[in-house]
Amino acid sequence: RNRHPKTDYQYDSRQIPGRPECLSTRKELYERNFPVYKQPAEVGSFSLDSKRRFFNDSRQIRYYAKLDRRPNFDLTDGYRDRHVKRDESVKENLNHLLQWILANRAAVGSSQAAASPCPIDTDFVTWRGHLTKLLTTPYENREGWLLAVTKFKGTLYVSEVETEAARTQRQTRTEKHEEMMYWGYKFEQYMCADDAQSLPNPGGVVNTNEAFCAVVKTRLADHRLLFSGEVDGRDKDPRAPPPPECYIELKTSAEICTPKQRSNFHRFKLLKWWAQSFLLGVPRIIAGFRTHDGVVVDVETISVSEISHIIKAERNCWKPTVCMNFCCAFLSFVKRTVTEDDPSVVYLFSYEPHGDVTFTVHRDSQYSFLPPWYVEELIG
Ligand code: 0WD
Ligand code: CA
Repeated sequence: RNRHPKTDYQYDSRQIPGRPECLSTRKELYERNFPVYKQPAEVGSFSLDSKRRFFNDSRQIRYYAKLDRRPNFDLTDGYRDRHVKRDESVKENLNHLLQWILANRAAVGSSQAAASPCPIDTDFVTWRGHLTKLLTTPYENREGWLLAVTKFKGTLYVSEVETEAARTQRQTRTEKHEEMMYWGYKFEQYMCADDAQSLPNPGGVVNTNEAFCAVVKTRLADHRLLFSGEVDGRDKDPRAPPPPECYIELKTSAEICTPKQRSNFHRFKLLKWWAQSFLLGVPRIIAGFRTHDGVVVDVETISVSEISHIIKAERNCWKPTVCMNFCCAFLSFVKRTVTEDDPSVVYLFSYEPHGDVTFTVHRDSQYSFLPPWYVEELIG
């Protein structure tokens, strides 16, 4: 058998006869009762400004007000001349979330603070987007993923690594695809204002460095989770319920004109939309339906809790319980597997469509992602 060429190689789950060290992604295995998922509680939030600088406050939150249901928003407007695009080649890993944790030790720390064997009072720290990928894995037959996991002082940190395929796709996007990625951000600008008193300003610059992120704590079965997700806006009514219930998610999608298009929308798009919003406890999605050339002609509010009913009419459709049970099984698999508590060790979990989840172990490698400023602060 060929030895892995990498020097940091220690153990490869794919090389064990009978492969006991992998996790099946077959949906039939996860069709059981819905696991306990606690209503996420917001423990804080942070902002990234136009230069992607971190602020430990909500300065970038935006306000949503119901507008015209039949608008004529031109999403192509400003793509060339009023658009600042985030540099996607910069890999941020968990850094902004770790920065938030250090600035809010009181909100996340256990009672004994730095001296404790587990100073961060949770089992997992990650981005909401990474959990979304886990939820949709049993139904994903196009894109694989790589998730790096490091155990440090009892907490498991989960950070995505870009796959070879994803990097190639990012570097070879067509101009049309680049423009269509802008459309989602432009829709946000048409729908949200910078403060509760003012109206949206579609004449401004769209800067994709800017973000408002909520940090929540919750529990999936016996897994305590601390994660953060980008939030598009909040209900501008000051009497709205507290976060995350006042939050909204904005989406755009192609107009639905045929039964086939409706079925595809339910089977593929609503899966991703549901998973993303459900995780953070965001109750409403505001969907803008656009023509093929980027004009929003219809805006609909979709209640996240109703999605599971909407899709039941679809035969052979995805099931929320499969998503949640798979995610739960993956987190249990990670807990069983990632035993070495060391900030420089990475267990790299890998999924390729139609395959199982497997892992490899790497010491002091290119995959290490906990920055020294975080590690040193926690070692104290
Ligand atoms: O470095 C990475 N591999 C990633 C970093 C991957 C995913 C996210 N992030 C970071 C970014 O700092 C971003 O501010 O997380 C933040 C967003 O986190 P999330 O909420 O966990 O991500 P996700 O749920 O995948 O996406 C939420 C929104 C997207 O909205 P739509 O409606 O398109 O799903 O965040 C934006 C996008 O607007 N977004 C990103 N922003 C920055 N970097 C990224 C990204 N890689 N991916 C999506
Ligand atoms: Ca969005």
